[in-house]
Amino acid sequence: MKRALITGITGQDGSYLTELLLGKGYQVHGIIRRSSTFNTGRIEHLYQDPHEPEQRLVLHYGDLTDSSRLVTLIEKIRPDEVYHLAAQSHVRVSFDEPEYTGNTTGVGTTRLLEAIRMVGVDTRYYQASSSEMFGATPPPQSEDTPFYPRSPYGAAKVYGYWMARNYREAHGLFAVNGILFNHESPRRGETFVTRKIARAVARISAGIEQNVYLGNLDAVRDWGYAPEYVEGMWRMLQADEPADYVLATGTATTVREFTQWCFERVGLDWEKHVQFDETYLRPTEVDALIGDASKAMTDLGWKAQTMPEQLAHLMVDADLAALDR
Ligand code: NAP
Ligand code: G4F
Repeated sequence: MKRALITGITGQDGSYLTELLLGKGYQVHGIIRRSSTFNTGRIEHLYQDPHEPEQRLVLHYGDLTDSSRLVTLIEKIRPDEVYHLAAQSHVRVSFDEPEYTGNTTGVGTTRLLEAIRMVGVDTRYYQASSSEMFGATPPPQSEDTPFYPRSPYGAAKVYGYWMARNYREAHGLFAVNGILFNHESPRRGETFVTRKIARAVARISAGIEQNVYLGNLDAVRDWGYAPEYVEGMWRMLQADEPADYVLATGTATTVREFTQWCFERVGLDWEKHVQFDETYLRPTEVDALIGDASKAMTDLGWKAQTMPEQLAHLMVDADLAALDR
């Protein structure tokens, strides 16, 4: 049985990846943070009692700021594959907490890579790199596009990207960077714009709220569906040679268009319910991200299936259904 270790298992991608790997027969180990309230909601349906004889989902406390714990866990689990997904992943928040973001999203990556090197375990490593690294470089963006990060988060991810490449080139680690464009789902954190809109639309249509407050409606993003992207992560680690890959739909959608699609789904006029709030603007914005994922198609046979309008509809439908529960 293959063993995988997932950092960030409680996040959107971690939860879908856990489902995928359990379905493929892996034993999955996940690192969770100690918190005063439960933070395992997204993987609750997968939870297995530790007293079960053949437990295939095992959770361990740990934190990206705690290097000795990472060494202990790598030594204990000896994973065949490591998916490093944990991060302070919110771009707007990274302007408020640049040092913490650098410590976790950036240096946290080095702590994990160094734990793997020190223990000397033979493993394959996935680095959750981001289209946010392209920042101000105009689209379309591919694996060869230069980085120009526009946020502390983007800068921390560029550092993590180069550390993963360095461990590949300097230490021979099978390390890959998945440069993923925005991917969303009903499990997306409530403060990212797609989920914020979908959730608000459901609540407005149910009469619970009247308005939603948003920032920049002109930003262009390439929004795909998260379950398809975690499958791409897995494919990257099954390749013969380690390499870096963009995953994207190749489509361009403004925040305004996404908003309109969500409101149309429930028969409402978006302009009557959306208000501007400058709190949600960023000191520097990433104007347009549109990915070219042709390398992933050629080498891995990966292609995005769900397009942004369909994604908007499925997210609104899920938030409507959640209100009925
Ligand atoms: P997410 O939902 O925000 O999940 C982040 C995960 O990291 C959570 O499990 C969180 O734990 C954990 N975490 C945060 N700080 C930690 C720390 N100090 N120690 C240990 N764990 C910590 O993110 P996601 O959308 O699933 O994205 C997964 C990864 O891909 C992230 O690295 C993100 O930056 C990157 N990425 C995402 C996208 C996207 O569009 N979703 C695109 C490109 C790259 P808690 O649950 O306790 O908070
Ligand atoms: O949903 P967002 O916060 O995602 P953003 O900044 O693109 O970052 C996400 O995708 C990255 C990949 O490119 C990941 F690496 C990162 O971890 C994260 O998952 O914002 C999308 C756009 C931005 O241009 C923002 O300015 O929506 C705009 N926006 C407008 N109003 C808003 C809002 N964003 C948020 N979060 N909240 C608003 O009210």
